Amino acid sequence: MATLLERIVRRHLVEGRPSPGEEVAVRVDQTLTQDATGTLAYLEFEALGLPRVRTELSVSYVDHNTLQTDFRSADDHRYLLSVARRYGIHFSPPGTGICHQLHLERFASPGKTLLGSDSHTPTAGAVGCLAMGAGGLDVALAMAGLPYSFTYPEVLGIRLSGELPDWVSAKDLALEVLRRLGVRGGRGKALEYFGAGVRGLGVPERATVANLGTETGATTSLFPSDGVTKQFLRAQGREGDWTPLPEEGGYGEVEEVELGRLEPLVALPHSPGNVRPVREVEGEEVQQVVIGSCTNSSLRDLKVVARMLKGRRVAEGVDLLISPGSRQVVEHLVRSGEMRYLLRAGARILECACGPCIGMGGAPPSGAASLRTFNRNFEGRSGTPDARVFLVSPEVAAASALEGRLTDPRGMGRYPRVRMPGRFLPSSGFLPPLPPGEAERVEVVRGPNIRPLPEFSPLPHVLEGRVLLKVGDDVSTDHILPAGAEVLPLRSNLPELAKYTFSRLDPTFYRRAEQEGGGFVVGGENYGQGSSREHAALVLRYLGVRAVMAKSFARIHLDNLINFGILPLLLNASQYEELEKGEMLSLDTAGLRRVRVRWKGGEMVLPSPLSEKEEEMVRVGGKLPWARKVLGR
Ligand code: MIC
Ligand code: SF4
Repeated sequence: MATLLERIVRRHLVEGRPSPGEEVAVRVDQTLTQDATGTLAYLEFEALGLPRVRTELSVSYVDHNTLQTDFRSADDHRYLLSVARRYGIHFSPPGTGICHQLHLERFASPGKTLLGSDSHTPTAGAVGCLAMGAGGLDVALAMAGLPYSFTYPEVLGIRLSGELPDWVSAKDLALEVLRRLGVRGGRGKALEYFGAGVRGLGVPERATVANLGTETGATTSLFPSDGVTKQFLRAQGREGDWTPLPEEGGYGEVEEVELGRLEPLVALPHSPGNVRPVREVEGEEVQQVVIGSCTNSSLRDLKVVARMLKGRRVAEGVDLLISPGSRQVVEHLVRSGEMRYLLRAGARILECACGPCIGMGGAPPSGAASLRTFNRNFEGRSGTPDARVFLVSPEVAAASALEGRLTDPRGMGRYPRVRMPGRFLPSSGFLPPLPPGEAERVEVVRGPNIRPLPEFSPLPHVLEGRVLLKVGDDVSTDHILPAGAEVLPLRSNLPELAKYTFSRLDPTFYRRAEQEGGGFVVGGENYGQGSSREHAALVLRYLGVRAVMAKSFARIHLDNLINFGILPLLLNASQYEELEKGEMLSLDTAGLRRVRVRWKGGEMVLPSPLSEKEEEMVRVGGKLPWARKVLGR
């Protein structure tokens, strides 16, 4: 009896033992990148000097940074296109759709391993693919054919029984899991869904659930591959990609969810873990409703919304925005006539992209309540500092858009049951990789906004500096380095990007870090939750920060710190209390597992969560210099 995770890991195992807490290295079959993390990932891949990717399949999506307010993002896209042509990578141009939705439609397959430079890569777990999010550098190394190392998680089995009631959908199940686990409860775990209730969930529904698992801090989420999976892949014209991957058990712990007892839920501002039943908070006036993102932009979701809006109009004063997940979704909505219901109801149809989810347009008015079918509602992420963002299902979103206030959809009459196509229209827009001979002749195009990677010098023997900033628990990478329309175009321009470091928490941070020539950051629990953006580590390194001390770290961000040669150190509660902003510290880096820190209060010894290999990486200045050695370049 083995979990899905164990079976897939064993088939890809390069090093280690699949036992909770142990480091394992697996072969990576597929990689994905998106543009906001991709430019850096490909600069890193290029720095390895290989002629072509060494994976079965690598895809470069452009979906985040599509506003193109000036040349910068357009230059990024051109760079990404040329890199894809040059190195044997599939390319999905802007407007094709959101990476996770597209990957599911076109490439995700049961039993495969997928590494993506985006934290919601586990969405592909909907079809039994072991998919994990990672920093761009880890994805670059996977493209170079190196195995991916991670801490083998505990498997939490989530047994689903019964069926979802009318007006309650997969988002509510996902929010229920978040309600139980919170934004830290999934750390060190993989979430595996099993039981009779799984059969009633289609692949798009499973994708919503797997997608939101990221917000619990889980390493990945997995569904078995069954008849429903087969039917979905067949409808996508990919029956050949199907293999069975049935549940067998073998879980460390089990959570029980009776689907029939679920009700519409909402995550209140400003955390995805702040979940309550809609009926308890019903009535709040809303100024904006946004439907889309990699969580809820599938054909299934938009069909339900279209049926709910048919023949009606959104309430006065409500701005309804919809970003469909892919061109395929749009084509079906057009063909079925459902697109008209959306338009006639007053919806603004946006491009098939991340859009408002990453603050690329669609910022709500001042102080507004904005209902979104997304996965993150961190303060300020919407682009409006004082907006309050609520995370809901498409059903709650549509009902609330019609009523003008947060509404439990169960009072909306008959539930629109939708039928999915037996055969999907092919997803259009992709460019397949060029054959090697042709690819080698392609020239990589770099605009003035694509700046070279910095040098990564080894760790000095003594680190001296001040505590530049002390932050509380659950600080996200959106706090460390915001995204949005102003900052995202700078993702491949480190000197400019660095100016926004911690800008939302302390606008003086950049200036102080620059004046001091570096220093340290002190964090609470779950430091670095959320996005996989390695830039949130890289900007600190660029500013001379070589150590971050926190009570605990989020998985991907911890890897990103290590990848860029920043020493992560663990603090206990009293040490956290003692270390104040402005404190001068001296760190002796003779040993990196236990580091001696001298300060005015005396001396303390701080442990680091580094493995032997990671210790070596931090010492030589990061994973890039380390990997060049490994690859003999
Ligand atoms: C996000 O949802 O925060 C992002 C933007 O997709 C990030 C990646 C990024 O910062 O580019 C993620 O989730 O990893
Ligand atoms: Fe894009 Fe939002 Fe999904 Fe991130 S969470 S990949 S920004 S849609």
